[in-house]
Amino acid sequence: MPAVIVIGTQWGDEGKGKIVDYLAEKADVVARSQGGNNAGHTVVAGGQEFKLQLLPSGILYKGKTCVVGNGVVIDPEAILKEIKGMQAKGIDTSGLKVSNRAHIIMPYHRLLDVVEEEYRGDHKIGTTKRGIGPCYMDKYSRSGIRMVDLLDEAEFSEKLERNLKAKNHLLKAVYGVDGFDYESVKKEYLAYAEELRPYVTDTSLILNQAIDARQKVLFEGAQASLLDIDHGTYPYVTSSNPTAGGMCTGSGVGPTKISRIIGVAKAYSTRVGEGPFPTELNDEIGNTIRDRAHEYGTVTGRPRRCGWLDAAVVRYAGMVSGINALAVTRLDILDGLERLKVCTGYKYQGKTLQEYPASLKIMAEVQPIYEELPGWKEPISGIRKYADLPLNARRYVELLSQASGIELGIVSVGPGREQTIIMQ
Ligand code: 2SA
Ligand code: GDP
Ligand code: MG
Repeated sequence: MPAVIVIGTQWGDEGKGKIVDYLAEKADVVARSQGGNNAGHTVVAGGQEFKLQLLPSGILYKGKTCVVGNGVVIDPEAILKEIKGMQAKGIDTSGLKVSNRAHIIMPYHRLLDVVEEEYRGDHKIGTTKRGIGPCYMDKYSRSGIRMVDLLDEAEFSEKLERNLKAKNHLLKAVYGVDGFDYESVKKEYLAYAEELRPYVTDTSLILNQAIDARQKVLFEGAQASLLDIDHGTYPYVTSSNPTAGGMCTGSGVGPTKISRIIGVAKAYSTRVGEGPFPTELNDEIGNTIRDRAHEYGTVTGRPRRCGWLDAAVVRYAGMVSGINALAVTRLDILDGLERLKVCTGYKYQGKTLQEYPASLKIMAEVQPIYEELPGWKEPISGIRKYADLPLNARRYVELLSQASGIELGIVSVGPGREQTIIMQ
């Protein structure tokens, strides 16, 4: 399995970090390809909890090459803080490689993320306010500043001057807030440049050479399929492509080199931020799941909305990314619930929908079609073999597999590395 993609099948926080960390033991290279420090991937290793934002989860193993690819948007202050935080915990970061083509998050991106959200009024997206959207906007409008530009003082100074002129005007004229001082931003960012320089390189080259040399490469998706700018519940999405294709463009590795695509599916649904969520539970069961699973944003601390498992969402994610196998996580959270519901499709105006609707107006009106199953009483977090899971737990994950049309690969019953069941 030389090149494996791991992506989220729902709205994020499925436990991608845990699954990537588990698989990373056998990998040589782990790469991030999109998003930025809006991501929060929690990994429990050696009894210690790590919250990763920009660094790939493979960083926790010694001797792995960890790539932050061209599709990632990098806040230099945030990545340096994360690198230093890891080093303070005794983690070796010498294998880190940062793409020279990755775009840089600037202070005006962070401020624009805040004021644009305010301006949206009742139509807020619920962003993480890390400047992700505004940075991707500049990338696509071709005015962005890349890592390679940041490392070239003359180039950076010229681009910063041009950008600041436009952004300061926008901030003042449209949003009524003060912009930024050229000299102080320049000084701050040129200092970051020197600290980042040793890590910056052509990461597409590194990844392709590794794959060609039959090394094992893992691509770690951030956010998830339903937050994809093209395939998600637009506009309540992030500004990148967290689907399988995005892992290719965001790393400079062609699709013919990918051998397997794993979709991570949490055993129930959560969503943080605004947007449609047909199986949302605004009741005691939803609160129980949130409290028991501590479903709060890793980056922002926001309470995550909780709901029943939506297999229609997972099926759709499987289609747009060509997912080969599911890693079902957090099954243990459902221990002891009397009855469980799984959404297998939607009804709209009395008819069963055959495909995932693009229209948010339709999404707002759909009724989930549920299959109800009995739960299981016994705690499962100590179980290590699929056959030892309670029958009702197996029925539950098998219903997800059957309704989504994707085979089961992994079942996770706890945050630890050892709490992972591999399907034979
Ligand atoms: P943004 O900041 O522009 O990417 O926000 C746009 C939407 O994408 C959602 N989004 C996320 N959803 C789940 N988890 C994410 N990471 C953090 C976590 C989130 C947090 O691990 O908990 O701490 O709040 C993540 N990042 C972006 C976001 O909620 C918007 O709906
Ligand atoms: P990610 O963004 O997809 O990496 O997910 P997050 O780290 O934001 O949230 C997932 C949370 O679930 C983390 O706190 C993980 O430690 C935890 N987790 C992952 N798998 C399991 C599992 O099987 N059971 C339990 N109880 N927790 C898990
Ligand atoms: Mg997360």
